[in-house]
Amino acid sequence: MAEEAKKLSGYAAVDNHVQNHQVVGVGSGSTIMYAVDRLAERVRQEKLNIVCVPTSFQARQLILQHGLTLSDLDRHPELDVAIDGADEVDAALTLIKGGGGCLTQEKIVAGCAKHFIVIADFRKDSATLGQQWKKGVPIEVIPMAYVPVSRTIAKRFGGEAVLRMAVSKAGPVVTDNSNFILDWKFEHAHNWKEVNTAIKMIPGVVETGLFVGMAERVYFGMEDGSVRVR
Ligand code: ABF
Repeated sequence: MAEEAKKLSGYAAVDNHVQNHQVVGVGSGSTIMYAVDRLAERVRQEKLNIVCVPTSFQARQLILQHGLTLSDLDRHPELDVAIDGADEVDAALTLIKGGGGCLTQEKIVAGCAKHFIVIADFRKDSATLGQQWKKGVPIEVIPMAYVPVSRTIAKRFGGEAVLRMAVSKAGPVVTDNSNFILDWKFEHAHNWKEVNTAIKMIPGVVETGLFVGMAERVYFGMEDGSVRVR
Protein backbone atom coordinates (compact mmCIF):
# COMPACT_ATOMS: atom_id res chain seq x y z
CA MET A 1 0.00 0.00 0.00
CA ALA A 2 2.72 2.48 0.98
CA GLU A 3 4.83 1.46 -2.03
CA GLU A 4 1.97 2.21 -4.40
CA ALA A 5 1.45 5.56 -2.66
CA LYS A 6 5.14 6.42 -3.05
CA LYS A 7 4.93 5.60 -6.74
CA LEU A 8 1.85 7.79 -7.20
CA SER A 9 3.55 10.78 -5.60
CA GLY A 10 6.81 10.32 -7.50
CA TYR A 11 5.07 9.99 -10.84
CA ALA A 12 2.82 13.00 -10.19
CA ALA A 13 5.76 15.26 -9.32
CA VAL A 14 7.76 14.30 -12.40
CA ASP A 15 4.75 14.60 -14.71
CA ASN A 16 3.73 18.00 -13.36
CA HIS A 17 7.09 19.67 -12.84
CA VAL A 18 9.68 18.33 -15.27
CA GLN A 19 9.98 19.69 -18.78
CA ASN A 20 12.49 19.42 -21.59
CA HIS A 21 15.86 21.19 -21.19
CA GLN A 22 15.64 21.38 -17.41
CA VAL A 23 18.21 20.86 -14.69
CA VAL A 24 16.61 18.59 -12.08
CA GLY A 25 17.71 17.98 -8.49
CA VAL A 26 17.31 14.34 -7.51
CA GLY A 27 16.58 13.60 -3.86
CA SER A 28 17.33 10.55 -1.73
CA GLY A 29 15.33 7.81 -0.05
CA SER A 30 12.90 5.19 -1.33
CA THR A 31 10.13 7.43 -2.73
CA ILE A 32 12.55 9.18 -5.07
CA MET A 33 13.30 5.83 -6.70
CA TYR A 34 9.85 5.90 -8.29
CA ALA A 35 10.33 9.49 -9.44
CA VAL A 36 13.62 8.54 -11.10
CA ASP A 37 11.96 5.54 -12.79
CA ARG A 38 9.38 7.89 -14.25
CA LEU A 39 11.98 10.49 -15.18
CA ALA A 40 14.02 7.90 -17.07
CA GLU A 41 10.89 6.63 -18.79
CA ARG A 42 9.94 10.13 -19.93
CA VAL A 43 13.49 10.91 -21.06
CA ARG A 44 13.41 7.75 -23.22
CA GLN A 45 9.89 8.13 -24.57
CA GLU A 46 9.84 11.89 -25.11
CA LYS A 47 13.55 12.18 -25.93
CA LEU A 48 13.94 14.84 -23.22
CA ASN A 49 17.23 16.60 -22.70
CA ILE A 50 17.48 16.63 -18.89
CA VAL A 51 20.46 17.11 -16.60
CA CYS A 52 20.36 15.68 -13.05
CA VAL A 53 22.10 16.93 -9.91
CA PRO A 54 22.21 14.38 -7.03
CA THR A 55 21.64 15.06 -3.33
CA SER A 56 23.62 12.04 -2.11
CA PHE A 57 25.74 9.10 -3.16
CA GLN A 58 22.52 7.07 -3.43
CA ALA A 59 20.99 9.66 -5.78
CA ARG A 60 24.16 9.71 -7.87
CA GLN A 61 23.99 5.94 -8.27
CA LEU A 62 20.29 6.11 -9.17
CA ILE A 63 20.98 8.69 -11.87
CA LEU A 64 23.80 6.61 -13.35
CA GLN A 65 21.89 3.32 -13.15
CA HIS A 66 19.02 4.87 -15.08
CA GLY A 67 21.32 6.21 -17.80
CA LEU A 68 20.43 9.82 -16.96
CA THR A 69 22.85 12.71 -17.41
CA LEU A 70 24.77 13.36 -14.19
CA SER A 71 25.93 16.85 -13.30
CA ASP A 72 26.83 18.83 -10.17
CA LEU A 73 26.49 22.29 -8.67
CA ASP A 74 29.82 23.42 -10.15
CA ARG A 75 28.41 23.07 -13.64
CA HIS A 76 24.75 23.69 -12.80
CA PRO A 77 24.49 25.93 -9.72
CA GLU A 78 20.95 26.89 -10.65
CA LEU A 79 18.33 24.16 -10.89
CA ASP A 80 14.89 24.42 -12.46
CA VAL A 81 13.36 22.01 -10.01
CA ALA A 82 14.41 19.70 -7.17
CA ILE A 83 12.30 16.71 -6.20
CA ASP A 84 12.86 14.95 -2.90
CA GLY A 85 11.18 12.87 -0.21
CA ALA A 86 10.58 13.77 3.43
CA ASP A 87 10.11 12.07 6.77
CA GLU A 88 7.26 14.32 7.87
CA VAL A 89 5.37 17.30 6.43
CA ASP A 90 3.26 19.63 8.57
CA ALA A 91 0.34 21.86 7.62
CA ALA A 92 2.68 24.78 6.78
CA LEU A 93 4.89 22.57 4.56
CA THR A 94 7.66 22.57 7.15
CA LEU A 95 9.57 19.32 6.73
CA ILE A 96 11.65 16.95 8.78
CA LYS A 97 14.23 15.38 6.50
CA GLY A 98 17.39 13.40 7.04
CA GLY A 99 16.08 10.04 8.21
CA GLY A 100 18.39 8.69 5.52
CA GLY A 101 21.26 10.93 6.67
CA CYS A 102 21.48 13.05 3.49
CA LEU A 103 19.95 16.27 4.82
CA THR A 104 22.86 18.64 4.16
CA GLN A 105 23.25 17.96 0.47
CA GLU A 106 19.47 17.75 0.14
CA LYS A 107 19.10 21.22 1.62
CA ILE A 108 21.88 22.66 -0.53
CA VAL A 109 20.34 21.29 -3.73
CA ALA A 110 16.82 22.35 -2.74
CA GLY A 111 18.14 25.83 -1.98
CA CYS A 112 19.60 26.08 -5.49
CA ALA A 113 16.30 25.14 -7.17
CA LYS A 114 13.68 27.53 -8.46
CA HIS A 115 11.03 25.05 -7.35
CA PHE A 116 11.36 22.51 -4.54
CA ILE A 117 8.79 19.73 -4.82
CA VAL A 118 8.29 17.08 -2.15
CA ILE A 119 6.99 13.56 -2.66
CA ALA A 120 5.66 11.39 0.15
CA ASP A 121 3.19 8.69 1.00
CA PHE A 122 0.17 9.36 3.21
CA ARG A 123 2.04 8.32 6.41
CA LYS A 124 4.18 11.47 6.25
CA ASP A 125 1.25 13.88 6.39
CA SER A 126 1.01 15.59 9.76
CA ALA A 127 -0.74 18.58 11.33
CA THR A 128 2.25 19.21 13.62
CA LEU A 129 5.79 17.88 13.39
CA GLY A 130 6.40 14.96 15.72
CA GLN A 131 2.95 13.42 15.37
CA GLN A 132 4.03 10.94 12.70
CA TRP A 133 7.85 10.87 12.71
CA LYS A 134 9.01 9.73 16.15
CA LYS A 135 12.75 9.62 15.54
CA GLY A 136 13.37 13.34 16.02
CA VAL A 137 15.04 16.02 13.94
CA PRO A 138 18.29 14.86 12.32
CA ILE A 139 21.19 17.26 12.78
CA GLU A 140 24.49 16.78 10.96
CA VAL A 141 27.48 17.64 13.14
CA ILE A 142 31.25 17.75 12.88
CA PRO A 143 32.40 14.53 14.64
CA MET A 144 34.57 16.20 17.32
CA ALA A 145 31.62 18.39 18.38
CA TYR A 146 28.86 15.84 18.81
CA VAL A 147 28.95 15.77 22.62
CA PRO A 148 28.92 19.55 23.22
CA VAL A 149 26.32 20.08 20.48
CA SER A 150 24.11 17.39 21.97
CA ARG A 151 24.37 18.93 25.45
CA THR A 152 23.68 22.45 24.19
CA ILE A 153 20.58 21.37 22.30
CA ALA A 154 19.16 19.51 25.31
CA LYS A 155 19.88 22.43 27.64
CA ARG A 156 18.42 25.12 25.40
CA PHE A 157 15.53 23.36 23.71
CA GLY A 158 14.78 20.35 25.93
CA GLY A 159 14.51 16.74 24.88
CA GLU A 160 17.51 14.68 23.95
CA ALA A 161 19.91 14.70 20.97
CA VAL A 162 21.20 11.20 20.44
CA LEU A 163 24.13 10.09 18.29
CA ARG A 164 22.81 7.94 15.44
CA MET A 165 24.49 4.56 15.43
CA ALA A 166 24.95 2.18 12.50
CA VAL A 167 22.52 -0.74 12.39
CA SER A 168 25.39 -3.03 13.38
CA LYS A 169 25.96 -0.79 16.46
CA ALA A 170 29.67 -1.02 15.61
CA GLY A 171 29.97 2.75 15.33
CA PRO A 172 28.15 5.95 14.45
CA VAL A 173 26.48 6.56 11.10
CA VAL A 174 28.88 8.58 8.93
CA THR A 175 27.34 10.89 6.34
CA ASP A 176 28.38 11.46 2.72
CA ASN A 177 30.27 14.47 4.13
CA SER A 178 32.14 12.35 6.72
CA ASN A 179 30.14 13.80 9.62
CA PHE A 180 27.89 12.37 12.35
CA ILE A 181 24.14 12.68 12.86
CA LEU A 182 22.37 13.61 16.09
CA ASP A 183 18.66 12.83 16.25
CA TRP A 184 17.00 15.49 18.40
CA LYS A 185 13.96 14.00 20.11
CA PHE A 186 12.09 17.17 20.96
CA GLU A 187 9.46 17.25 23.69
CA HIS A 188 6.94 19.63 22.16
CA ALA A 189 6.27 21.74 19.08
CA HIS A 190 8.53 24.75 18.60
CA ASN A 191 8.72 27.78 16.38
CA TRP A 192 10.63 25.75 13.81
CA LYS A 193 12.06 28.73 11.96
CA GLU A 194 13.60 30.14 15.14
CA VAL A 195 14.82 26.78 16.39
CA ASN A 196 16.35 25.93 13.04
CA THR A 197 18.31 29.19 13.00
CA ALA A 198 19.36 28.83 16.65
CA ILE A 199 20.59 25.26 16.21
CA LYS A 200 22.52 26.21 13.09
CA MET A 201 24.39 28.84 15.12
CA ILE A 202 25.80 26.25 17.56
CA PRO A 203 29.47 25.69 16.67
CA GLY A 204 29.89 22.24 15.16
CA VAL A 205 26.45 22.05 13.59
CA VAL A 206 26.65 21.61 9.84
CA GLU A 207 22.94 21.53 9.02
CA THR A 208 19.56 20.60 10.43
CA GLY A 209 16.86 18.41 8.93
CA LEU A 210 14.28 21.16 9.47
CA PHE A 211 13.27 22.55 6.08
CA VAL A 212 11.32 25.73 6.81
CA GLY A 213 9.77 27.79 4.02
CA MET A 214 11.48 25.78 1.30
CA ALA A 215 8.90 23.35 -0.06
CA GLU A 216 6.63 24.83 -2.68
CA ARG A 217 4.35 21.85 -3.13
CA VAL A 218 3.93 18.38 -1.67
CA TYR A 219 2.43 15.41 -3.47
CA PHE A 220 1.05 12.80 -1.08
CA GLY A 221 0.24 9.39 -2.53
CA MET A 222 -2.91 8.27 -0.72
CA GLU A 223 -4.19 4.84 0.35
CA ASP A 224 -7.16 5.04 -2.01
CA GLY A 225 -4.95 5.53 -5.08
CA SER A 226 -5.41 9.29 -5.31
CA VAL A 227 -2.80 12.02 -4.99
CA ARG A 228 -3.31 14.85 -2.52
CA VAL A 229 -1.51 18.10 -3.32
CA ARG A 230 -0.63 20.65 -0.67
C1 ABF B 1 15.21 11.65 2.02
O1 ABF B 1 14.85 10.34 2.26
C2 ABF B 1 15.27 12.20 3.34
O2 ABF B 1 15.47 13.49 3.64
C3 ABF B 1 14.20 11.56 4.10
O3 ABF B 1 14.80 11.32 5.31
C4 ABF B 1 14.00 10.28 3.38
C5 ABF B 1 12.64 9.93 2.93
O4 ABF B 1 12.76 8.63 2.52
P1 ABF B 1 11.60 7.74 2.01
O5 ABF B 1 11.15 8.33 0.73
O6 ABF B 1 12.25 6.41 1.87
O7 ABF B 1 10.56 7.74 3.08
O8 ABF B 1 14.31 12.27 1.19
